[in-house]
Amino acid sequence: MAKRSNASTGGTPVGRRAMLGMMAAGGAGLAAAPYLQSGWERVLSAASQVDSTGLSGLLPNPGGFRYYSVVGSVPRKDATNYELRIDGLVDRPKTYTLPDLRALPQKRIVHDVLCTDGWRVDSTPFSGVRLWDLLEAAGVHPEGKAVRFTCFDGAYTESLTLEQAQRDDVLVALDMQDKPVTHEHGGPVRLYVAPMYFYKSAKWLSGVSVTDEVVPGYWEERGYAVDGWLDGADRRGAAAS
Ligand SMILES: Nc1nc2c(c(=O)[nH]1)N[C@H]1C(S)=C(S)[C@@H](COP(=O)(O)O)O[C@H]1N2
Ligand SMILES: [Mo]
Repeated sequence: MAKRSNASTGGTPVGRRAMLGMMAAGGAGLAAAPYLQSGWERVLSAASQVDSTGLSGLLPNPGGFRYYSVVGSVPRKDATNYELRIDGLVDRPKTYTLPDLRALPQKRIVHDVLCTDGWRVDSTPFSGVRLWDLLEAAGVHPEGKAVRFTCFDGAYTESLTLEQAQRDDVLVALDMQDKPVTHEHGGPVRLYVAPMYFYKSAKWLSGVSVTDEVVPGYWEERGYAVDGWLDGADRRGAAAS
């Protein structure tokens, strides 16, 4: 878990005692309202508000997922104020609202989700717009070789090569488990890179910028492989749809 301890960007630093107190309160909340996903998300979100270390990622979640954020608090965005900016080495930079994204053709993928911390959630449906549909519409310049993702948490970043970004199993996801992506899971819009470890799937996605080379992401600057392929993934450029 050492890697999580360097998560210190943003948020108000709070002592470990406060965080453990919060986690204990979360346990009490669980006893009072067991097995409600929304209840759990409130607990996990509350714990993360005082957990600038990222250790709230250690809390289990009955849904199989664990809540991760590298910052203590993330603004909430919805259909009234969410925007996704496509820019960088493209002919036609564009800003999409949530209704804009909902109006585009949607693709649904069911795939296993794996975190490098060892947990997994099998056969999870994600749906949304294919990343490549957005990049193609923007017109990628010939010198564009990679894509950099930024997030409205103000800290997390990720990357893909342009070839990876062309795959049919890379989504700008609006739905997770056939429901709108919740705030805790990075909603209203997160990236979903099905053939790679879940750290590639940036939550709270706000920017997609075409670059001339891969810019290592948040965890990659802290020791993670830029290459996030799952074991057994088909690494060919464009996966069959
Ligand atoms: N913005 C942002 N995206 C992120 C992360 C994060 O801390 N911040 N953590 C990554 C990691 S390591 C994992 S395993 C998944 C966790 O997604 P979840 O919180 O929906 O389970 O989000 C990935 N995307
Ligand atoms: Mo992860």
